[in-house]
Amino acid sequence: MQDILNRRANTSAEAIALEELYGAHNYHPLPVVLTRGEGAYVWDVEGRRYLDFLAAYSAVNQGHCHPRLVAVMREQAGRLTLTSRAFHNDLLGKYEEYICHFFGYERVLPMNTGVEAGETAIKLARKWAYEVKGVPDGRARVVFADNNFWGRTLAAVSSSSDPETYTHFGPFMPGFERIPYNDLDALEEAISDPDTAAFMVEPIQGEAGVIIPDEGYLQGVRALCSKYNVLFIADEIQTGLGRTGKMLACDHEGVKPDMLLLGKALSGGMMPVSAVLSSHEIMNTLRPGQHGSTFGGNPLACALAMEALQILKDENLAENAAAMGDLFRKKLAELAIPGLSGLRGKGLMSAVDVEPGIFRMTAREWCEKLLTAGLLAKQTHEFTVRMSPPLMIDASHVVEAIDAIKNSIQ
Ligand code: IF1
Repeated sequence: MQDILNRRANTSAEAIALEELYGAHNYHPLPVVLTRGEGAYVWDVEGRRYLDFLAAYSAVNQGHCHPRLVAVMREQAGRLTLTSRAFHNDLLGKYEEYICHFFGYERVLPMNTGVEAGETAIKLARKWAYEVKGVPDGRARVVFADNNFWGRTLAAVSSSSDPETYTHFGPFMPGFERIPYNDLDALEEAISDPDTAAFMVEPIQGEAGVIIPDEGYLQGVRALCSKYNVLFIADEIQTGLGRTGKMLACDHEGVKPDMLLLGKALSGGMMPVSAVLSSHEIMNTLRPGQHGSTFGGNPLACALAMEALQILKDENLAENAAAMGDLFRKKLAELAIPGLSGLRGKGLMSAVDVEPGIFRMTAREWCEKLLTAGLLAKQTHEFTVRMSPPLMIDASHVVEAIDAIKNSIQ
């Protein structure tokens, strides 16, 4: 333990300077260096405490270093962490049964990062299109929504409408198409093409700025996908696992996607764990050797994912997210801060826009002021700030956040 401590940066300045010098500059973090977390709080290397209203982009829904997850991590890490899928392990089947029953699906394919779950779903959709739907080989189309975000791989950037995301990363994946989000007419027109394999969509768009579709959109997507025999792939990597006030965002409209993508909080932030849940019909198109990963389904991930899901249930975190999200947005609206507009959200997935000209700061500058006031939040694009704390916060955390927001604009 002493060895690890000796390898840490002693000051924020040292840590930031080293990243600046040796790291790729693919991020521009807020200037805070964190060293410890517990529940809704994190601490920087100088000992200052912050209320975490990002929660690692919704990966720590259960709260930082949840004691039950730490205990599982410790126990399983000292017993067996990785076997590869060349052999069986004694937790994989138990986990597969657990998560299938938990979400009401027949089969699961375990991966690691969220973007791998997306890649896996698209491979499955193409295979299903050729072998079940009967699309001629090489012609399968997958449809996405404008402003989608599902990661950084070449396939993911190929589906992006954001020039920042795709510029100079081509040539791009063929067979991808985009339509406007929240537009069922556009969806019908796009997927009525008989070569269509799937429509992949976030029930609420995260990176786009917490864009909530009209009520009935998800039911419409479900109905159209069924009508045209097209797979409905729901990317719930950010919206799932209690974040929006239900276990899944699709639960708000009572719809069941053909493929469900989970990641982030599936491990409560302990390590990358993702999953694609689906049916026999779709999963059975994959045969040995056609897909996988070294780490997917490892026993440490399986143990953590079962515990992470059980915590969501035991602690009623979806219900709490619904109540605390409503309270947070009510109190934030009551502040009536000039230049803040478009306050929106569901459960504990919220965003607000700064109006250039009226608000005296950019979104980034406001996040820096929030940081000084003891609240961690992160802008998305130029004018939006997202707020997504761990789901275990109580009313006192909400009051603390509102006070910090008040201080940040004084
Ligand atoms: C980064 C945002 C969040 C996702 C959805 C798949 C993935 C993500 C809906 C891929 C990932 C991330 C990645 C992170 C920032 C982040 C993010 F700002 F881009 F929008 F969460 F809010 N589907 N989201 O949101 O999952 O492979 O990363 O595990 O720094 O790129 P991953």
